[in-house]
Amino acid sequence: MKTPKSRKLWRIAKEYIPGGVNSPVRAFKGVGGDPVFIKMGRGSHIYDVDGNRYIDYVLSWGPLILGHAHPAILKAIKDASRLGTSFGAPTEGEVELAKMITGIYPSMEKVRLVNSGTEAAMSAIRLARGFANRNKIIKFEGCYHGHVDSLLVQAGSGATTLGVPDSSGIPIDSVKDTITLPFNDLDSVHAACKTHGRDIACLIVEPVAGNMGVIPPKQGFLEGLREITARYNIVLIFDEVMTGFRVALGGAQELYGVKPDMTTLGKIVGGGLPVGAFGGRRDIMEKLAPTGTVYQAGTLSGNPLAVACGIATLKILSKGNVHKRLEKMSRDLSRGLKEAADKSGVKVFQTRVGSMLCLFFTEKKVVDYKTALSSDRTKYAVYFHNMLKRGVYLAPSQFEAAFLSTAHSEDDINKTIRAAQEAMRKIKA
Ligand code: KE4
Repeated sequence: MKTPKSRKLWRIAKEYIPGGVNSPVRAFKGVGGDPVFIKMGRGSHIYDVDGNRYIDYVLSWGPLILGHAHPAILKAIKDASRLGTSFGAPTEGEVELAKMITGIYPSMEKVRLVNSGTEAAMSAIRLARGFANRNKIIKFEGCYHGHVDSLLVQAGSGATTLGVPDSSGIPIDSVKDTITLPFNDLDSVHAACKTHGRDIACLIVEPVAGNMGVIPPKQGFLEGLREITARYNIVLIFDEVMTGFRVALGGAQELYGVKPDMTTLGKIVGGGLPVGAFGGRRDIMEKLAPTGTVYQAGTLSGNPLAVACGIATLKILSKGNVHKRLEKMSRDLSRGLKEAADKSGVKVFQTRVGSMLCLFFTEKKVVDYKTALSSDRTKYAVYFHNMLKRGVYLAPSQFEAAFLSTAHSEDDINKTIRAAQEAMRKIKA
């Protein structure tokens, strides 16, 4: 794989952009080496500036469930852009997208659009605190909800990849009310509520953890969170930025049948353009300005182009059978990757929920942050680079998910499995 143009761009990028990237995890720090610069995407493939082609399992970190440059998405953006790009005033598209979201997520009786998952989480936390008139919040180790001061504590994703579980620049007062507990550990939630229950405004959780690799909830974990938070009048927030529209059309709350008080969305809801959203029970959402006293705002919130892209995406997803197709392909890929590891004697622990999957390079059963951290990052790096040079683009970090799209084909899956068979042999070597 020759990448001279990427290497040249990388040198220049680092002159002008911190670390050469606009989001840390893109810098390949988790796997070493230099990132390739992407020129375009089509369907299940991306092409770098040197013309190399890759089967893409990052899909912009989840949003592109329909693949790159889907014709209906491009048309929606083009049609919308003919009418202008932004008005800072109510538009019909925002009403349509809000109706679609609340129709697919009955727990979201009202919804506010923002521009990212981070903004959705930050706003949801503030709203929960304003509604409950309490300050403390519970989050889980390894769960990532965006770079919100109060939540960037033992966060997953890039924070774990960089080995910086807590970011500098966050005043201690911003995190003194953040209680961080082990994922999948209901006893710790009981204990925390017993001690602080009346002071806890909300509990925020990724219902399927996707930022320390993919870790499904243990049997009864989500149901237990629902029961405990209801008992203490704690607002239960499902961060479905990654799982929303991904693990099922109605997200993890549909898949597991647990109804949160609030939900945050991102990624797929914008179809690849910047959209985040937070919503929930009417009595909570009414506390939000301008009807309530909790302030939240955004110049480009509900942007017409992004909204048009989101509507086009949800229309296709709502036609049905997308998730059934993704399920079969994801299962076949998962099975093939595991067999490739087993055949080479490489010890892995595999997880999958729908079309988000992960191979942990560890012999341990991965159920939380601590066991996820037992993964051998060097082995993952060898796997990553051997897959990359065979034309398979995985997340440049052990602590992320791999995603599939409706554009992925049987042929893509078979090629990926063949590449994995060779890559695993390199690890064993
Ligand atoms: P954004 O602010 O990046 O749109 O969303 C933050 C966020 C919130 N909640 C969950 C469950 C998320 O997964 C994310 C963002 N995910 C990471 C990758 N795991 C985005 C990639 C990046 O940071 O560059």
